[in-house]
Amino acid sequence: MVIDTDTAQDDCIALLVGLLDPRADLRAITMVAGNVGFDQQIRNAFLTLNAAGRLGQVPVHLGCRRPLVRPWESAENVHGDGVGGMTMDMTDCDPDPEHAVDALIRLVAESPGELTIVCIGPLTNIATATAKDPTFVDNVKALYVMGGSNNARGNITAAAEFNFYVDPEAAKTVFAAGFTITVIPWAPLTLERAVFGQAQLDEIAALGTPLSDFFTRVCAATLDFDRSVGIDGTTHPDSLTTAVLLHPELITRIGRYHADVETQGELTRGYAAMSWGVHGLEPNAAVVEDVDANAFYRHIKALLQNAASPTRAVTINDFQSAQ
Ligand SMILES: [Ca+2]
Repeated sequence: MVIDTDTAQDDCIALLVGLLDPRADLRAITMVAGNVGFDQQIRNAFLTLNAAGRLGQVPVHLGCRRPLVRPWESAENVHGDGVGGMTMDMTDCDPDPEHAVDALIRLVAESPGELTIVCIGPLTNIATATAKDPTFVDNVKALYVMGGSNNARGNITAAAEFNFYVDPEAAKTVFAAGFTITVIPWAPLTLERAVFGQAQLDEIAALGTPLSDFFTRVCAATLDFDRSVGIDGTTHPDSLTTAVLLHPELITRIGRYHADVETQGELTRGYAAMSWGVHGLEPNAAVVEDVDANAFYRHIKALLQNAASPTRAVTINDFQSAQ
C-alpha cells in the first residue's frame, strides 16, 4: 500500500498501522495539504516514522500544497499541531525529491493492479495523478478513501466532512474516474464505531510502551476538541480505513452506492451524495456501513503494545490545545 495523508492526529495512528501491522507492506507515504500546515505535516510524518523505529525506511513524498481550485483551509482548531507538541531533531529527515503525484504514478505503473492507495486526506494528489497520467486509474488496484458522510452529518459544516470539504473538486473527480473505491465515512460509521472513550484511553495509557505514550500525546488536542463538540473520546477514521484494508473481517456491513460530491451548493460544499441504488445511478463505490468496533479497538491496542521504540529522542513542548 501507499498512504496518502495530511499527517496529524489519527493520520499518525494510521501510519503506525501501515508501518507495524504484520500484514502491511507500506511502500511510500505521500503528503497532501489538509489538516495542519504542510511543513508541520511533514514533521509529523517523520515523528511517526521515528516512533515506529522505521526512520529512513519508508520514503515521504511531498504532494500538492493546496487544493485544486480553492484556498487551503486547515483543521488546526481541531488538531493543534497534530502531534501534541512533540518535536525532534530533523537532521537527515529529508523528503524524497520526487513529487508525490509522480511517485504515485510511478509506483502503480511498476506494479499494475497490485497497489492500494489509502487516502486519508483531501483527494488533491489522487485527482492530479488521474489528470496527469491516463493509465493511473487502471494501474491502481483500489482506493480506500476516508471521507464524506453516508447521508449523515458532517464535521466541518453540517453537510460536509473535512477531507471532501477542503477539496470537493478533487473528490468529485476521483469518484467519477472509474477507480475501485471503498469509502470509510465520518458519519455515522466513525462516530458510532471508531471513537475510543475514556476507559479505552486509560487502557492504552496503561500499556506504558513508547507507542502508547505516542498515541496519547498525538490524540491530546483532538480529544479536547471532540469533547467540546459532544464526542466522548478520540476519533479514528484514518486508522480504521487502514485497518479494514488489512483486516477486511472487521467489516460487518458494506453497501454499493453511487457516490458524488457537491461542489456548487450554497450550504453544502463538500457534501457526499451517496445514492443507495434506487435513483437509477450506477454504483461507483463500496461504502462501509458497519464494523466490529471492539475488534478494531483491540487491533489498535495490540499494535501499541509493539515493542518498537523511537530511534531519536523526542521533546514535548507546550502546545496550543483546541480549547
Ligand atoms: Ca487525515
